[in-house]
Amino acid sequence: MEKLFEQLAYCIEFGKINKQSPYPPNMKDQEGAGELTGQLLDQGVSADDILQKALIVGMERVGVKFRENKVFVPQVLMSAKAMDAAMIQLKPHFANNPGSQKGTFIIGTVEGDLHDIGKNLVSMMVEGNGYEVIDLGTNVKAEVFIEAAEKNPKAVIGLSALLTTTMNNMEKITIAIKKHNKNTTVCVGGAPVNQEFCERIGADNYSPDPQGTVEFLNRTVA
Ligand code: B1M
Repeated sequence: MEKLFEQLAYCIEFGKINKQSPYPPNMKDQEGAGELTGQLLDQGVSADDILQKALIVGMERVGVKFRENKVFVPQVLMSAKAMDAAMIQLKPHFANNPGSQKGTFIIGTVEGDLHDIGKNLVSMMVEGNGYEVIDLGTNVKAEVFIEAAEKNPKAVIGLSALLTTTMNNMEKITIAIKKHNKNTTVCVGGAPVNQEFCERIGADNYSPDPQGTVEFLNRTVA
């Protein structure tokens, strides 16, 4: 099992989507993230283990190399595509019974920020825990969050940011949402965000991971 986890982490690190994918050239005709995720699921491994022990491990390695200028945007994009091929298979395993929804969660990556892998994970896990999720995508402006909140007055809003620069937009968006309706609950998260920042911008909850957001929703909404 450990060998399969490592192979999958390697596929994420080097952006090997599936067997058909010609990239990277030295892995031509080898199985990719799609096939290996399927094999792990077939062997009864939990979606959470696949996520923690392979997918996030691979993505962290890419992150380190990206920071050190050892890989560049195109390679990282291939890793993101490989991650998508795996996550699409995990989604049904996080999914819950529709019709028994505990509440509504609106999520988006803030204006200026195109990172969506973490946001998609939060979305998937919140949905899997019994909430309706309205995913506004990436690069989302304050007006779009406010419009969605107007249509879903009881919804909690989740903001994700991965860049230190777009954290400023997270602040701007939180202030705009609260100015529009001070009772709207705003949750924040993403690699550069922390509890202190959350408190400073007037958001209601910070969580370093999807599970923390689920637990907050269960405490306050369900
Ligand atoms: Co970007 N990027 N990137 N990138 N990228 C980072 C974030 C960076 C840390 C890399 C580095 O230098 N080491 C760095 C930011 C530095 C900084 O701001 N201090 C960086 C940079 C600089 C950039 C560009 C500016 C590069 C450039 O163009 N020169 C550019 C910006 C584009 C833009 O957004 N405008 C850019 C572009 C890209 C790609 C498009 C190539 C690609 C994104 C593809 C995609 O998302 N579809 C990409 C990627 C993949 C990364 C890294 C390598 C991985 C991010 C990721 O998906 N992690 C990243 C380095 C790193 O993080 N190690 C990096 C895995 C994911 C599961 O984790 O998103 O943190 P994360 O989500 C976690 C938690 O944070 C939490 O739950 C998730 C699961 O645990 N969470 C929440 C997230 N949102 C939450 C919300 C919540 C609660 C929890 O409540 C609402």
